[in-house]
Amino acid sequence: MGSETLHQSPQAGTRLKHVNQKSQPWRMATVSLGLLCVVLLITVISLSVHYDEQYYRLSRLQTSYNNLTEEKLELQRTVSEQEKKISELGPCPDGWRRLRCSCYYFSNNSKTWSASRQDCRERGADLLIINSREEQHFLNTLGEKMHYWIGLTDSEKEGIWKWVDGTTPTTTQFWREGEPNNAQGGENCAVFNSFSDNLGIIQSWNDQPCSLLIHWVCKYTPNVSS
Ligand SMILES: [Ca+2]
Ligand SMILES: [Ca+2]
Repeated sequence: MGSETLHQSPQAGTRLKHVNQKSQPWRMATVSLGLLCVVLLITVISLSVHYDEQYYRLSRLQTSYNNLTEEKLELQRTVSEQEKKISELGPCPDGWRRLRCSCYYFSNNSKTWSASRQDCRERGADLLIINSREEQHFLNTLGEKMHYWIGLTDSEKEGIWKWVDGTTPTTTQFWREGEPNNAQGGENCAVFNSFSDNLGIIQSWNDQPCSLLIHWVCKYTPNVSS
């Protein structure tokens, strides 16, 4: 066998060439098949990655949708409860305005801060306490371009502002720029200027001397059994 391989006759060489020529298409087919497998593999991997991404995105969308639905239901429940409360409250007294569960009275005359507060108490209310931006906006648009006393004072201790219920204003504060300035050392009671919203500015509070005669706003929130 060994000598046959070493000393091949010319005819044997031709046979070998034929064999090589015959096997070439097979090689090409094998290589092509291999390449095709690689391409298929890459395609399958890409598709599966893409599918995973899409699936993940879809899951997140589904979660967001579920959360939104839950929030919407919660909001509807809150609105229904508010509407129920308001219907139980009945209308505000004549001459009073309503925002949500509270009633507001804008005075027709002017008094000192203390006399204004006394007037509110006699009406079963107290001087206005402002709890939200929405409320400040409501007040600014209802007032007639005037100053109104609110239930906020630093009479007890200079610079320490307190509402008439003893609480301190937290994040909800709408002082005008540069206020409160305790001008001439004697400004201990707060007003809001109802015209500020017309200029697109909600910051409308100012400290004034408590003895000034100014209009005022009373507010009360009836208690409703929940
Ligand atoms: Ca002051
Ligand atoms: Ca001032």
